[in-house]
Amino acid sequence: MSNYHIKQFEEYFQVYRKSVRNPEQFWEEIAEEHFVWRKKWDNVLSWDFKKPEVKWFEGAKLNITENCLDRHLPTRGDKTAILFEPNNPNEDAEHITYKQLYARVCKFANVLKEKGIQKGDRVCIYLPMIPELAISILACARIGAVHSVVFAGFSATALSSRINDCDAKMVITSDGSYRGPKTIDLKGIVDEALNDIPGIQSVLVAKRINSNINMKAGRDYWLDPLLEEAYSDCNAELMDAEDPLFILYTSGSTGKPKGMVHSSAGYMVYTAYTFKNVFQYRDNDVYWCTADIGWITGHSYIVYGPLANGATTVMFEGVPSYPDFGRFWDIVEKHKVTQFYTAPTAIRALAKQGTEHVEKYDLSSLKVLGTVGEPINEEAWHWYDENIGKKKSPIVDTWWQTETGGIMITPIPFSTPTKPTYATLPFIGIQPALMDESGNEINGNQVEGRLCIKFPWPSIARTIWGNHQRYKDTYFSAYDNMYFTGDGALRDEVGYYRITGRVDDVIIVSGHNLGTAPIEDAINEHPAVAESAIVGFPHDVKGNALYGYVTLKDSGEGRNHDNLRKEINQLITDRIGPIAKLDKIQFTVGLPKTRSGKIMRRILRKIACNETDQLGDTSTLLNPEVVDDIIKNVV
Ligand code: 7RM
Repeated sequence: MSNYHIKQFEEYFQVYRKSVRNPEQFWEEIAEEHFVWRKKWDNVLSWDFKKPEVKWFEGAKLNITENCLDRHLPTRGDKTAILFEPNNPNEDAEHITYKQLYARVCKFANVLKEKGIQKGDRVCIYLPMIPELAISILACARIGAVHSVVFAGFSATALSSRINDCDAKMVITSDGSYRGPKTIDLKGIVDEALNDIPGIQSVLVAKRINSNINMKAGRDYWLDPLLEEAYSDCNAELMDAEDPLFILYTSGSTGKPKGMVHSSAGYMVYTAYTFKNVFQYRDNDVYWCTADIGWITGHSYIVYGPLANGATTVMFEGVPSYPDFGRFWDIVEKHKVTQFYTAPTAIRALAKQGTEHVEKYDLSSLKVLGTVGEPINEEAWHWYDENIGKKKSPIVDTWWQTETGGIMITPIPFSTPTKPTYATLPFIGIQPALMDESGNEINGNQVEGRLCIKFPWPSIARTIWGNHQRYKDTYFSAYDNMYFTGDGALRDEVGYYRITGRVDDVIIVSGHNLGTAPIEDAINEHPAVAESAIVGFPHDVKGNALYGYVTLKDSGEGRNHDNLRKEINQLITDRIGPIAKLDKIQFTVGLPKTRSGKIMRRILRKIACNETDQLGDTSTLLNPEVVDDIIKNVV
């Protein structure tokens, strides 16, 4: 028997050792016993990080949708696959069973084919969090088209550059979307994006808000009538293990976004296996990841990972603040959610509102809590643990990236003892290394360095679409024979990892390497502080000095800023040492964030360094308006 479901800490170590001693044998067993293949592989793994090139399960033939749909029909056809919770809490939730999902995916796949989409073609999906988003993804996979989902909060410019980069033939969108009390004119954004892309052959439009939109004859088609006509069976295209499954864009620190390309077989095996273990999913559980499917978290842990395990996965259309800040907990109670996976930024936003919104709801169904996307600060961790998990649900702080496809460093709940702010241990098969600046691996414990991965895992992105050289330069050139993550990390006395932030966030003050996360942690401990971000700016003596941007709870009304500054620096001195004290502290209305909730320290750094002419494009930010405010009030 392979070790598909790990239930104990001892077992974790055993399986981990097995997976690194003989990775090929290990992954072969997992692949063999838990997935359906039309043809088995000829070779489990071939790799060369110098080229770089990685291939898993070469020669195998499969279709991921047969693993996510067809194979579940006999055993759980009437089980809910997707539980759709609409933006408006008064609108009924929709339970889509595996049988229904199968039929809807097949119909959609037939529509794609009818509109001329073939295996290998790229299809851009620009949809809100409605069932059609998951269905269109699976429909592409069904016929071997490469989906490229663009988060529906992105602008027309961001959308058109992605459509252009991957040379998509078709766009799938909706008339509009709901976002809390607002509606958004999605189709209008698509029209604007397509102004300079005549190459797009068709635009399929799902009806969501019933708005009056412009339909361009010969290009734009309403989905519903097409779906009605389509057959509800569609043969799954036979895919090679290494055929691309999707492209997903991720922004780099410089230059245009990188279209990360993920494979079919390796991606499937790794996301399914991590899903099962990291969330300890059991048959009657209701799993909810609050991410948008426009991010890798949604691809891997709303769609593919859960469905490959025959799970029930919740898809939430709305926002945490609508109709009020109790919405998440309302949904947990209503659907008896057992696993809840969200981002630190959401936890901080909810914690800021106090506990009254939490206390109204029965959260006793929860078994496992997860976080992803950013380092979780100590305060937020404890708030989550105490108020949501009632100290009974383990928190899995999962570190991974768009590029890694699946979770890489994480506790296994009920097995790995958790430790606040630590992602803890590498997942099965993952071989991390900490590197110093001269390219040497740092061995032993209680050390800090740059996080690399020494050996390929099945879901590593295979290339950057159209730019293999950039893939090599970005990930495989910093260190010899290693995948470089771009993150800094420390390893504690027992070997647990703590991610300290992007390496470009590491600030060297008087020769001391300081990660942003621990300092922000100390600041956030202050009872008046909601959130903070620190960056470096040039200093005559120290080389760099620290600049802190601090958002206060309740906008800090009636607070004396000078006293607050002293108290914050005292906290830092107590927790880290005087070396980490801030030279400047600015109180801000908010912090600039990406749409997926990551603080954009790059922008804050430019402001602190007085380089506001070099801010670059801020239009894709969640809250571009705070940038002007911060510039105005610089200290
Ligand atoms: C899944 C995702 C990747 C970057 C990554 C880190 C940061 C993600 C954690 C984290 C600390 C975590 N993909 N990051 N998870 N930092 N602890 N648990 O977020 O491509 O959008 O971002 O996010 O810096 O390199 S991503």
